[in-house]
Amino acid sequence: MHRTGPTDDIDESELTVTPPKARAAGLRAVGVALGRAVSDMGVARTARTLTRVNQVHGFDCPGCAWPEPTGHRRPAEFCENGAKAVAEEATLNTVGPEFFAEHSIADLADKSGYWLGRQGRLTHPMVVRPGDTHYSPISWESAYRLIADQLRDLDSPDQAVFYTSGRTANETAFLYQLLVRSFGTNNLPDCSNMCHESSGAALTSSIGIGKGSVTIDDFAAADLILVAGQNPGTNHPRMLSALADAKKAGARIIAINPLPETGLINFRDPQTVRGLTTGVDIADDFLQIRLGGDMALFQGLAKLLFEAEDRAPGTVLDRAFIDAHTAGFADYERHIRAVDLDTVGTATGLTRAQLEHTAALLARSENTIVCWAMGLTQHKHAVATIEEVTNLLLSRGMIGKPGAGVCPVRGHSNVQGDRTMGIWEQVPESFLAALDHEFGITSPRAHGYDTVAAIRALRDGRARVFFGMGGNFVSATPDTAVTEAALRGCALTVQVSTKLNRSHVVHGGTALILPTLGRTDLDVQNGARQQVSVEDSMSMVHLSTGRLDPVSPQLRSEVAIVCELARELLGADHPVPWERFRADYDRIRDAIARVVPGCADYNARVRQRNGFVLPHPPRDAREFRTGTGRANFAVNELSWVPVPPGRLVLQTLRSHDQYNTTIYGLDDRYRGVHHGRRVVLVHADDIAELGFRDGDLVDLVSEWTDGVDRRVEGFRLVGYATPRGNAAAYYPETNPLVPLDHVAERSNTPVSKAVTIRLEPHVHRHESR
Ligand SMILES: Nc1nc2c(c(=O)[nH]1)N[C@H]1C(S)=C(S)[C@@H](COP(=O)(O)OP(=O)(O)OC[C@H]3O[C@@H](n4cnc5c(=O)[nH]c(N)nc54)[C@H](O)[C@@H]3O)O[C@H]1N2
Ligand SMILES: Nc1nc2c(c(=O)[nH]1)N[C@H]1C(S)=C(S)[C@@H](COP(=O)(O)OP(=O)(O)OC[C@H]3O[C@@H](n4cnc5c(=O)[nH]c(N)nc54)[C@H](O)[C@@H]3O)O[C@H]1N2
Ligand SMILES: [Mo]
Repeated sequence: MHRTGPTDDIDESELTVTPPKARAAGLRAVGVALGRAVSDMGVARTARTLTRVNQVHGFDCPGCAWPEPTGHRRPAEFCENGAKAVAEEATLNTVGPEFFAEHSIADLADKSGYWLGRQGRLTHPMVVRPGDTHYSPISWESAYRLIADQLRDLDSPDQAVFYTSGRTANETAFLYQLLVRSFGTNNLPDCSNMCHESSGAALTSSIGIGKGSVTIDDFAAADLILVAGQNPGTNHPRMLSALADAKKAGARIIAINPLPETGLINFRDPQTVRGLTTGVDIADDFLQIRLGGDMALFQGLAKLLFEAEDRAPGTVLDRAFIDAHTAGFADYERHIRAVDLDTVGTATGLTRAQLEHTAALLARSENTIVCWAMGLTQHKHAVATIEEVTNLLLSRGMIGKPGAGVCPVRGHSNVQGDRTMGIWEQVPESFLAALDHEFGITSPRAHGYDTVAAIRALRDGRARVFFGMGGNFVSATPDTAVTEAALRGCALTVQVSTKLNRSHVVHGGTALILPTLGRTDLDVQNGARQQVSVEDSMSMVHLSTGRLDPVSPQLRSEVAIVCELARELLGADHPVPWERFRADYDRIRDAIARVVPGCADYNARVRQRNGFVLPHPPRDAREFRTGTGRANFAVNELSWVPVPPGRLVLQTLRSHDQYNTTIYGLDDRYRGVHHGRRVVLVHADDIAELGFRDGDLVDLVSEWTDGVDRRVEGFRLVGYATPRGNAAAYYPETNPLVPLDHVAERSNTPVSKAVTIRLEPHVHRHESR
């Protein structure tokens, strides 16, 4: 049995549950945001910080990847959760050598992630060596030497893994992948492997580019917007403003979700004065779908569209577009016509009337956008599901015209940019060739490990060094017990971080913490203020300028850390001008301009008022750079997620008070959960049928083909409006339940949204720790 992870310092006895909130945002949200910011960083720093979030000369909000408006920016171009993200980083609390002298690592390993994060910003490079009980300070130079020695000691560069979290800016990302490839491996897993990898895989094979095809301005031109598998009220609050604007302009909005998420259902825009007082129902229709039912939904809708076309030929399908721009339509049509709508009903839990109503809206729409996030990407059949979304849009010519297209809504603020800059374990040959040509190096060609493959390699001893450029690998990845053992088995783990997290206390034989500047911090190199650049979810690239005084003179920028390590590892005569790059980030951007497609004249264009938008051939010219030279219709055997008898299918999701593994607080205000996180949301009838009562404490035990019982303990049952047979609980507490080998076909993304579990009454056990 696996330990459930430390929670002793969170008093869950205070946990209370109230009815979910009908309304999102509004005055309350602004108040929560400001209160949190002021308590973390004081009034002056708060004012200086929050007024610069997402402004033209300010810094990019580290919260999410939703774009800034291109025209007028409101004075407060951030949201409650963006303010929390900023406060989390701009806090004046610090974690330095005294802290680490006081707390042993064993001590810290018993603290929750919430407690660790609340301690403040890391201030000094720290090390543990074999046998040490505590972290102790180390100089930057010694730290670099230690890493270089360990890396050179490996039998092969492929024994090292270099992870990236999506907060990393373009300049760092570009240099980091250059360092890793100069060293000799493509082992560059990133958080995207657990996030929108399925979107990238599906869109690349369907339309030839793994990015969304709409811009922020398309929202106002759409007449129908589907929001599937996404909780924007919590995770992309500024998207609600765009949806509200679209609605004002006449768009109809359909939410497709197992949960009636607050915000989609009713929203008050805190960014307009009027919005503070009047609410607007964002979603006109709510399709309460079963977990994993979306592929069936989109196939069923497609079938109904074919039938509508039969009734009124020439009015539903866009034959001209299909003929001119697509391949595989005949096979797709044959396959879809054979779809059984009763099966679609079973898979989705939706009625025939709901399907027909939705199909009629689609058939009438002239400009349709489909948005999605983790509810679609983290399933076994995620890639196929997203291909079905694309199929449906293609059949109506809804791509490459204003107001229409595919819109995967990215998570981390620069996760898309990191990929553009080459953070990818299977970057194309053309990128490697350009890199080699620019720098006179020879990049390795063999594909590297993605996140799941990296965990397997670390587990099996095929990899021995782990380097994390940001993120919290141990808590964000699946199968916590397996991953923790894998990291503990490393010879060396290195974490470049802003805040303390569990990946610092579950470590290899030798471990380093390298404290770094965040997005909000002033970055001065050679006496000059430096700026970095990022790419949002809609391929807009722009500058971000931190201005806050760093909490410690010891902090180094991520760029400096990469360049200094590279000098130590690769030697002074390495052909890459690492020192020039560190001293002036414009020089990095000059190199990016020559290597990365679409980035010509990068320094000049990134300085334009709103930055610049990267090329997207389907959006710009209905050009599809696939194997067929056309947009491909995909044919997929229908699959969905049945619920085994006596079991539940669990999705793991975010509360309103967290940023991934960073826990801001213990309230999920919109869902009515207060002072605690160990809850499992289950339909009231299922609670009764399984022999429990609302409020009971249960253990969640996941069942997987390997026969291992993965367990988390002491979760409160909460009756909730989720479909029968489906349950929901928070990530990362439930990551121990997600089997490492349960991954999406073709994207290898962990299946975090469909874990088969059984409930067991919680009996208090005395565990030896
Ligand atoms: N404040 C805040 N902002 C964030 C983050 C954060 O943690 N906090 N994280 C950032 C990151 S990295 C990401 S990737 C995004 C994540 O943004 P989301 O994808 O919104 O995040 P989740 O909480 O995982 O929510 C998944 C949503 O999909 C629904 N869902 C689950 N399974 C299914 C399904 O099978 N079908 C359908 N139709 N719906 C389903 C869930 O009910 C839920 O509403 O947010 C980013 N922004
Ligand atoms: N069960 C389950 N698991 C999931 C998911 C899920 O829905 N369910 N979602 C997945 C998704 S979508 C994602 S994106 C991943 C997230 O995986 P990660 O990106 O690895 O995790 P985060 O929690 O975002 O990382 C937080 C840490 O990043 C560091 N940090 C913050 N800002 C900076 C910075 O500017 N520089 C540096 N160097 N470090 C910084 C801080 O130390 C902080 O503790 O988790 C995935 N895991
Ligand atoms: Mo993500």
